[in-house]
Amino acid sequence: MHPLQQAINDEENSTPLRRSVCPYDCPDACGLLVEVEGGRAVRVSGDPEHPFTRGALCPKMRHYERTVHSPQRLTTPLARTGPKGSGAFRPISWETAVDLIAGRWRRIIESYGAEAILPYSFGGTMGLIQRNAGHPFFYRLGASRLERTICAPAKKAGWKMVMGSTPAPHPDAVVQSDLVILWGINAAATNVHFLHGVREAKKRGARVWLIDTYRTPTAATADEVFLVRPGSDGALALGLMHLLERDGRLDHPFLKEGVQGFDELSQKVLPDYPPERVSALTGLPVTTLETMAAVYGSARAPFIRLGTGLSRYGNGAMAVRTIVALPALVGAYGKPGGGCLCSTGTSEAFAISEVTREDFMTRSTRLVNMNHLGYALTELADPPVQALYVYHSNPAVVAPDQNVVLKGLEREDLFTVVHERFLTDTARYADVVLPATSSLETSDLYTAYGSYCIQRTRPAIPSVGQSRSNWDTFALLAQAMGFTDPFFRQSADDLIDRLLSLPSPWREHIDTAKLADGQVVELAIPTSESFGTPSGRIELLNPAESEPLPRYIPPYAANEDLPLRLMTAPTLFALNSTFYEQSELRERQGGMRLLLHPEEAKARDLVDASPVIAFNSLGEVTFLLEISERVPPGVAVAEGVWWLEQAPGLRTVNALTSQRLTDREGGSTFYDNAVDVRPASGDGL
Ligand SMILES: Nc1nc2c(c(=O)[nH]1)N[C@H]1C(S)=C(S)[C@@H](COP(=O)(O)OP(=O)(O)OC[C@H]3O[C@@H](n4cnc5c(=O)[nH]c(N)nc54)[C@H](O)[C@@H]3O)O[C@H]1N2
Ligand SMILES: Nc1nc2c(c(=O)[nH]1)N[C@H]1C(S)=C(S)[C@@H](COP(=O)(O)OP(=O)(O)OC[C@H]3O[C@@H](n4cnc5c(=O)[nH]c(N)nc54)[C@H](O)[C@@H]3O)O[C@H]1N2
Ligand code: SF4
Ligand SMILES: [Mo]
Repeated sequence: MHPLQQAINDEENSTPLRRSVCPYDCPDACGLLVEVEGGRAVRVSGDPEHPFTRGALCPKMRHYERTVHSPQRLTTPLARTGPKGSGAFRPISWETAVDLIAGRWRRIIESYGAEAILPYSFGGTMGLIQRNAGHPFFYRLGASRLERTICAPAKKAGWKMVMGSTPAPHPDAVVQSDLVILWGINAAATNVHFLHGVREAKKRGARVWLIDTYRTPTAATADEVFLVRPGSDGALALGLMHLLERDGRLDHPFLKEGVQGFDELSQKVLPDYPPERVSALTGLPVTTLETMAAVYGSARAPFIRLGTGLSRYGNGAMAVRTIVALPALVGAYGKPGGGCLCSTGTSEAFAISEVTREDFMTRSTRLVNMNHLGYALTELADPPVQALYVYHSNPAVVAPDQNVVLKGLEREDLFTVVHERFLTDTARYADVVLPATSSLETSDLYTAYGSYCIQRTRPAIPSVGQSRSNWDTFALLAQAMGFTDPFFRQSADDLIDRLLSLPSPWREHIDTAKLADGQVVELAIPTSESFGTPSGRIELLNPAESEPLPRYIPPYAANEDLPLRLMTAPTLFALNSTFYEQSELRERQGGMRLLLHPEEAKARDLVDASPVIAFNSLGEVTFLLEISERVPPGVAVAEGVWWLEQAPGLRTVNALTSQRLTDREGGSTFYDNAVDVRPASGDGL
């Protein structure tokens, strides 16, 4: 028996190890080992038996116990005693909190109907049960429905338009590649464990490219870094296709057998993307484009790992669609180690509808796009939003158009409930705050979107204070609202058992005993002779689309007259607005900074490390300036989503991002914004 297994099994052990999973919105879903002493998590490390994450944790999670047992954890429900946003609250009991909520909701339903209530949730926890715990409740209530589109719907749509339901390649396949392209992904921050495989491929002789808008920390892993103009990747992919065809580097047998519509693409689209035009659009020299096409076209098995950033543009779905089409031209989808990995969709592994219970909805209720929260709280009528229930999300800082979101949250007539682990910026605007458990205190079932691993967890420690999980909180609210369906009386474990009892081809061969024991197991990707599209081929031409062929669409910000394009990028030391509770991690970020090229700083008389104000028509945000050669001229980079109380000014980065949506699926457009910058001196700072 492995010594770890021994330790976990050893009940006499004074510091038992418990298995768990990192609950955060990260593709890796690391396996955790938690050391527990006297009911407290004292240390957290990576599970060496996890086949994808292999015992390594990113810097954010090395002290998860500091989050779990943070002195700032909310431990009782709270009722507001001061103005919204001030953070003045008094502790109340759960009973009082639930009475307050149910009473107010009943009155709102009487006057305006249940659609005046809007749930808002996203990615604080990724477990299938806790993440989706509110769905059955709000369907049953008849509340407005939230379209959960803040993250990657345009990316999903882009993949689907070309590949249908074809599963993504296994991440370990990258080891067999001879050309790895990290395309719009800061993997050092957001997909660290994928880099194991990339390094292994490198050892075996592969070249690694990074295609981004600035030199991120991932540049250290790359042999070549290509910096493109923000939002121009679709043009780059079409330009590469043009050159592959011009230079005779196409895989004709593969195109004939496995691909639909290459002739149409070749005749109607590719002639419009000669290297000179693509160079003007992307900022890459013609010679660079030619070399890229030559290397890509002669690689044995080129592998693209595609990030999400480049899908958060007005042209995001089309850009992804175009990039996903590229490997088809060289037959890379038919080669082990080749192709494109967007994300590992595992939605068919579990019957998630058994958790979400859309069938509880008695009539189709209003849909509200979560990227339009500002609009929904300030302008939406028939009925106006009178109550907001936020759980495992922090829209006051993560949602676009912060000024409008905060204006909405300030409304005295809006009844806001926030279920949280911390008094976040959003919680500060609540009328009632409910304390949430951390992942170590609950049961759940995890899938991953960067690997095919799944894992079941059980509580490693008791709930901190009076905190309750999402699932248990909705059970209380269901009771208070008089929902009698036995569904709401199940425990999270009952529901997990139910999910596991329903068969899926993805789980046919897994070791169920291991899974039950909390160990990680891998799903088997069902194999198929053809691609998961209606035609069974890769659809360069997709006749079901209003635009059957790809093309380049300019992003919104290309038409704006402010000179800098704002990158709202991830940082190594936080995950969206999570981890800002840990001061050591904040310090490692070195403050809320804006990165600018020396020329841009000089042109504006900006001094390194001094406060500067980035502005556009939506708002103004104060940052500390970092002058850096890592950023090309014309680009400004703001990493991280800081809490308002930690900002050098009154607002954080999303006061500069708009509520505009992607070309498909209503996605967010965080990266598609223009700003200018001026010194903060003279502004009374
Ligand atoms: N450390 C850390 N890890 C995270 C997160 C985090 O905030 N911090 N967030 C988590 C979440 S919710 C998600 S969705 C994932 C996201 O993971 P990623 O896909 O890595 O991150 P994105 O924010 O989508 O953007 C990645 C990169 O896209 C680049 N980019 C922006 N515009 C363009 C463009 O036009 N072209 C190209 N080629 N590149 C562009 C950005 O500069 C950035 O480096 O990561 C998850 N993991
Ligand atoms: N500028 C900018 N804005 C962005 C991004 C960016 O890169 N830049 N990224 C965007 C992306 S990709 C995403 S996905 C969104 C993410 O936005 P969110 O989903 O709002 O993610 P977080 O900021 O991590 O906030 C999650 C909150 O959930 C709480 N929480 C954790 N576990 C639980 C639980 O079990 N129960 C409850 N009730 N609460 C819990 C945490 O304390 C935390 O405050 O942000 C988006 N916004
Ligand atoms: S944030 Fe990602 S890399 Fe870090 S521990 Fe969690 S799953 Fe692993
Ligand atoms: Mo995300």
